[in-house]
Amino acid sequence: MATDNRAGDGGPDRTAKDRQLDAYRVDPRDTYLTTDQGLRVSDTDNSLAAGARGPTLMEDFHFREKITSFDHERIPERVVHARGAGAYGYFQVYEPLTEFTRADFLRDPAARTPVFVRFSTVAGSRGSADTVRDVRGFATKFYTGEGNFDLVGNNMPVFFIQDAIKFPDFVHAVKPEPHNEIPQAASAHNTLWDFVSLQPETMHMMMWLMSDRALPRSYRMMQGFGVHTFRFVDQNGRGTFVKFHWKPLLGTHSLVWDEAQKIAGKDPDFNRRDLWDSIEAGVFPEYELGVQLVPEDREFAFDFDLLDATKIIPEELVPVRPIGKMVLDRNPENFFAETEQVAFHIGNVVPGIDFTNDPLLQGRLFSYLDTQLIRLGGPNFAQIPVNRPVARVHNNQRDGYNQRRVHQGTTSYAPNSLGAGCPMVADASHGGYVHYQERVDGAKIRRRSESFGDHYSQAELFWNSMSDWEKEHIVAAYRFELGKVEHRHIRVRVVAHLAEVHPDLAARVAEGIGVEEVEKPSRSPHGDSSPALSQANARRDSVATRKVAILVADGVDAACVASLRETLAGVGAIPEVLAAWDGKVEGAGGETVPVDRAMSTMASVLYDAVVVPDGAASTRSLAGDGLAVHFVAEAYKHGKAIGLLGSGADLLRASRLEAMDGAGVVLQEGRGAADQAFLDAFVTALAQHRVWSRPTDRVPA
Ligand code: HDE
Repeated sequence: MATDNRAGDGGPDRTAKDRQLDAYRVDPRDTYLTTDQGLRVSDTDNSLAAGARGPTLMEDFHFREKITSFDHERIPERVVHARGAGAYGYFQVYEPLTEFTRADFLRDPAARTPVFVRFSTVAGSRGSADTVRDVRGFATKFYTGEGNFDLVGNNMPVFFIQDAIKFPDFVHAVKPEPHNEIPQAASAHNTLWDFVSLQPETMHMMMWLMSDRALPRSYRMMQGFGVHTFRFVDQNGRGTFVKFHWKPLLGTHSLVWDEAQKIAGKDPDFNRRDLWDSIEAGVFPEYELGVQLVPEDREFAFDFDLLDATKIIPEELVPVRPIGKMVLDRNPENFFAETEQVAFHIGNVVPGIDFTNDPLLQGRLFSYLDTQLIRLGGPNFAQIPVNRPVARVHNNQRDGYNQRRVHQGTTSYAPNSLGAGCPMVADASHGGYVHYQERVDGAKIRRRSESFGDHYSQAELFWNSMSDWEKEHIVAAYRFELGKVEHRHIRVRVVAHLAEVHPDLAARVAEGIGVEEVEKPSRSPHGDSSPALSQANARRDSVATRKVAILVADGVDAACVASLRETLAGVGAIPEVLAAWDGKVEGAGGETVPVDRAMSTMASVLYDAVVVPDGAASTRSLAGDGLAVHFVAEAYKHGKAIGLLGSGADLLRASRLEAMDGAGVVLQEGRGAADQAFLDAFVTALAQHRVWSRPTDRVPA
């Protein structure tokens, strides 16, 4: 370009429209639109044509490049875990773990290892809703000085199957049915339950899937598990079995099913938005990494097999030892470049972390690299910024699609003398990865180990460990899912398995789905429980980032609204004022009360609690507004804290809740601003997450 136009706002190649748009540009001098070849473009709104009404010309290289690029924007979505949300952060170990592992990043408490985490659902397509009933992926890439370590886990500690060869069968069964591609992102359909009813090793995982674990309130309030038994290896080559656990510092909390279904329509991005917003607000999600360690000589000390991914090690048998903390403090710049192109691989390990013979883990070691080759277009995806290790990379791998490195020299082979023997291999003392030396000696067979044969004991352990409300939710989930199964014989087969898990569970489910005959089970319940499995014991009474709706109309007590806003924000919650319209309402004394959102754009399911401030005229309007009445009734139905001040209490009558159980409904009789007693009681109710004792099925919402 002959003229560099950096200095001014005018110049021969700038149009009036350019100047008009300058107001929106960060730096109008430096942001010319160019082709991929760097050529400045003078018009991107009209294709080059032969006359104003004539045909488009082939020589319009800008048009062709723009459209071609657009045509190729999509890459194949992940075959599972297609929908995800990612964030960057760091991990820091509490104390050196030298006794168990030589992994560098687990030995230096002063070091912060950068991480990228991708949370995901499993079954749905990339555009499906966040809050469906599903397992959640929890995949972490640690960019360590010794290379990338990927902990590719889920939010449930077990899996559906024991051998990776069953994975295509399972995934085909749970995905939308092939003839009509229905249903999207849902397990409640014939083929999944057909498979499950014939594959009893799924039973334990199905208990988790039917539990509230499948409906996380937030990725920030969700546990993570490595699932398989891995191996730590120390400096001397000694191995220790290890299971990985992530525990969220905000506690583990879930939505209720009715709410989750409604959110899927009101805000399909609910979990993704929540993660993004909290990081933008500087309230960083935090998780503690814990390990269960089992010395190698205790490999056979349990009544289940450590290599069986359908089993947990109950925390009461082997406690989870906290070893470090992860903080997610940065959102990606670009969803596609980072969250979509990130490539996890369970085989990305560092010295000190190794595998076991878990047949599910072994199969995954093949699958992840294989899937990235097709998804990311060839073998060079580790060069994509989000996948690039911080450790230096030198090898003799060459060429291929999307090669970005300009390799130098004449050698790409080893051994060589022309390249001074480089790159050279490293032994363990120089950071080289040396595989754990496990003795393997066996006949080639296709047979599952008999030690993998018990499919019911731990499913029962899970059931026994649930609180009453968790059991209720599990029964309701089975009834819902099986209620969508059209083939009666499949329902009967599933109930027969549930009877093996626990007769009470089977009876309660059968009653709701029209199965009258429950087969007599072949085993009797052992009665054991593991309290650590219940979400009732995984609370961390915090109100940080809990969203509270304050419903107002003209005539509201402005001081009351102000006091609520201030105190709730002060304890880390997020108050939002909602009215019939956006903008503002007029307070009882003529004050301007700002409104954050119109009620019609939101819903109670998008909040953790609701408050109705004092103000006679305001309450009257709200009581006559169907949306407001429904808002309060629905919040009640979903067990949320409800605060009512002064005349606000009239909303109870309007919402037909007057005669219902008052647990979690906080009242202030006095007029005006919220007093300390009210605020304390409300914050306490909010911190409990939900009130489970309410008779929610009687609420018409
Ligand atoms: Fe995966 N899994 N998986 N999986 N998995 C994939 O890899 C696979 C399993 C998990 O956010 C795929 O890049 C097989 C267990 C997560 O990018 C694929 C088996 C656990 C993610 C694949 C399993 C997981 C994946 C699809 C049976 C928990 C998303 C796209 C042996 C411990 C990672 C991709 C992300 C993704 C294969 C079972 C977790 C096809 C064969 C068990 C979190 O390679």
